[in-house]
Amino acid sequence: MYMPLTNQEVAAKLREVSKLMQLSGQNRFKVIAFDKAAQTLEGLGEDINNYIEERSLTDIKGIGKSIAEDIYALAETGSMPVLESFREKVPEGLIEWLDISGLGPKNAYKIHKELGISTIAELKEKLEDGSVAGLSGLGKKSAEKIMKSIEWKEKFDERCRLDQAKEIASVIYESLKDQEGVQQIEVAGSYRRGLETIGDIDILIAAEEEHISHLFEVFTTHERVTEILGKGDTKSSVRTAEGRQVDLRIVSPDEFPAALMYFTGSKEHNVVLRQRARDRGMSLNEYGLFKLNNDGDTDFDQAVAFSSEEDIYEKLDLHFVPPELREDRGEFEIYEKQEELSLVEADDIRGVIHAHSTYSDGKYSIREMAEACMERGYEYLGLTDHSKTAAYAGGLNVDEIKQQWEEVDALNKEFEEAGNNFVIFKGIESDILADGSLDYEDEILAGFDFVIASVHQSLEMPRNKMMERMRNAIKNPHTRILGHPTGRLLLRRDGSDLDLNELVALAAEYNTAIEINANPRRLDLDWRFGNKAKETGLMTSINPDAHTIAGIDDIEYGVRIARKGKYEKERVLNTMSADEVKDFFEDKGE
Ligand code: DGT
Ligand code: CA
Ligand code: CA
Ligand code: ZN
Repeated sequence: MYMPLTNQEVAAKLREVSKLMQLSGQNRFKVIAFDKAAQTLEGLGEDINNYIEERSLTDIKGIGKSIAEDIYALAETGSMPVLESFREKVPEGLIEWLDISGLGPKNAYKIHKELGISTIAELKEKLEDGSVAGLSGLGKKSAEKIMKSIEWKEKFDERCRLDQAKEIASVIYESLKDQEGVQQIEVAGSYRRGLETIGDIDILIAAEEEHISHLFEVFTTHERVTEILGKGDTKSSVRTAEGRQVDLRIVSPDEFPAALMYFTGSKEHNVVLRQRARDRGMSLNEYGLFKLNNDGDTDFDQAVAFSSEEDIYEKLDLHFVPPELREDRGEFEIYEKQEELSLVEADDIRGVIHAHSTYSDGKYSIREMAEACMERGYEYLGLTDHSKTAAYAGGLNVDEIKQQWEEVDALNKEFEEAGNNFVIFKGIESDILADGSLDYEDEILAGFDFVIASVHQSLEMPRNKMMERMRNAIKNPHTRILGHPTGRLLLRRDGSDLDLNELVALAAEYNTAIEINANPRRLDLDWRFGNKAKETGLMTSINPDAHTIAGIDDIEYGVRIARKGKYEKERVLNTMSADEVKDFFEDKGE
């Protein structure tokens, strides 16, 4: 009677409702309720269909009665009345307007209504002929700002990858950190939280007032800066040559911890922090922590002292929450009780698993890759060239495999004799064929130390077929790691349609790891499935999928994402010694 839904698809519908509501002038609280519900579902560790069948959606924190009804209606009829009615009210093109900075939903609605237009092209026309500037409450300045913003939007993507953000953030950070007067400096925002894509880069400095104008001068005249978007007393924004916005805020040293906390976000995390402050008779904002007066308002004369973020958390009865976890996805429950999770750190990584050599599409020989790993202090290399079906990537036939094994045996012998504490594991990145089987006969597969199973072709099969395929791959006794499970390419291509909660649980049951592919274009498995992974005890492996020597160092991005996914060191395969990894490879637990 109910149609099966996915958590992500319901979340997307709720998000659409919240956007459409904003564009039709609905009250803020309703908008927030839908947004919050969408966010809850995205992070939900259980299949939403179970809740629908038991009509128990309201048991989920963040889903109220009326939104629950909307979801039941969707499951019963395939459409959500509230969404349909807003879709009728709001023209499709208008949704894109929400992405224009400098044009809020209220003004968007006003322009649409009064000028009868709904596409960006029409908006540009009306900006050019002065109609928008003529509307009450808008004016020439706003119109120019909106126009500029549209031009940028057209020229550059809204977001960039973590590695691209790092490249920009680090040069600007370096140019500022040793300037006179800089007492503390930190890159905050989504970058500090290690999100896989970054909107703008937020830099925060603690300095006394006399240094502020000099610091802004250094910032806005940086060689990477192509445009100054705004320059005020405490904040300045610029655009870099890559089209990326960078905000610099300068605060007084005593405000720094509160400002850092605020501008690290996420917005959702901040909302909960502020509520916790209120519940304790205080008010938390970007300037600090203050007592509430008798009317329940912030009393700026009664500051509560603190000297670090950790201090502020403590005042809110919380242990320090690592920035990566500040997403309001269960971190409050954890850090209320627990001082810390033993989250994996970059230094914990002892070996490199998932790397390609010139045997398939890698750029370096096995020896070169192994030596690069040794130079970096790693203790093993899990070599995984492509399998035969991946012909476009030089996948290995059986003869080539045997040749590679000989070469690896010889290198391992050499390393041992030289007293290097280093071993190469013979692996393969086997294609998962359309029916879920792996790419070689069992006899060959059994000859490897381990198999990573990955999909490289037909990523767009229907969900049920794709799931069957993945289930088979996980259950295959040779599969020890599932590679880049969705195949997504960030900001370029969505991954396969999968119920990842189910796959996480299944992989955990079959004692098979799901990798966090550390290539910053992938970062797949997504950290949002970390709660399910933690609950089921899933093992991961932080794999660079290196095709070059430099690619090995992508591990750092994987570590950020693993931390975000709440993976403790113990659940990360390549934090183990070579012997322990060997045991894991050999024991599927059947
Ligand atoms: P992004 O830039 O889209 O990748 O994401 P964020 O998280 O860096 O967001 P951004 O740059 O708009 O703001 C930086 C932080 O400042 C954000 O994580 C939390 C805080 N913040 C900004 N605006 C608000 C707000 O309206 N309410 C609250 N509670 N916090 C805010
Ligand atoms: Ca930001
Ligand atoms: Ca910002
Ligand atoms: Zn692959």
